[in-house]
Amino acid sequence: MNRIVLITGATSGFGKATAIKFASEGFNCIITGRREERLKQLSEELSSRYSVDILPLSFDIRDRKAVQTAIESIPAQWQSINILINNAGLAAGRDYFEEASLDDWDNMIDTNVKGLLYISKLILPFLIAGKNGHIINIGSTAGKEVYEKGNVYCASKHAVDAITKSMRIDLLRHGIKVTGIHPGAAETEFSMVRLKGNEEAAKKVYEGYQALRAEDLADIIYYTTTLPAHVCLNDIVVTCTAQANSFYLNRK
Ligand code: NDP
Ligand code: 8X3
Repeated sequence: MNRIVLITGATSGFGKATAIKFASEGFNCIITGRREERLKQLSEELSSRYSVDILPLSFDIRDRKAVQTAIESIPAQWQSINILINNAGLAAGRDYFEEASLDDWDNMIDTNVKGLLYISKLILPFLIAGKNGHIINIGSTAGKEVYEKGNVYCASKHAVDAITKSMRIDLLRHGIKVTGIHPGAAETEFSMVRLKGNEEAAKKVYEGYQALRAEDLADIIYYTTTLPAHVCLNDIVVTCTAQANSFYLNRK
């Protein structure tokens, strides 16, 4: 029987590339996001290209009731989930603390922190029952260092880092692996979302250097799941070669 992975935020960027990677390796994939049409298209593409089963679940991860309804709708044959990849997330705005919008702050905390908690709590019984579960939380270098105008995005990713560490401790008795992956700058739709659709400004973020690609993350995420049962990669910080950390970027 094929193994099962659930990937949140699979309509673009890391999540989409990760779904493609796992499907290409023979996993059945549960893919989530709000954009239903994109989920449908990806499902059709993956199931026909790789002969795997795909279950698309469209919901807003900030909406606790919607998350619960979606997870409760997972058919019995899909419940033996082996891997949960908590990837859905965003930065909204890049503003000085006193100028930032409360709506943006709510959005980031509700998505990056509360959404991750809602889905983890609901999927855990399946992972515990399977006895070999693995949770991968996508943090950020912003969860390791705080930078100017990063305020609540950085705080939300520091929270992801703390939640990851606490999961690893509390889930130890269930034999569940917990891996935190913290990428630096990667060229996805991330900056378009953060900068509210300002294409020119979003492009500038990646000018003058080769940023990480979504496929790089997909390969790293997949690698963490291929290790022997007794080995767990706990914490990975990954940047492109041109980036040292949140502060040093070698632009040409
Ligand atoms: P993208 O914008 O390309 O993808 C974000 C994904 O998250 C989309 O599939 C989106 O789906 C989903 N998502 C966002 N909000 C919600 C919501 N309310 N409900 C359900 N799904 C949601 O960005 P990335 O792939 O770059 O980002 C993925 C993760 O990686 C995020 O957690 C981000 O913080 C993190 N990250 C990104 C970095 C980068 O430089 N790109 C670096 C470090 C970390 P939809 O809109 O369809 O709902
Ligand atoms: C995304 C990377 O540097 O924009 O998490 O915070 S950064």
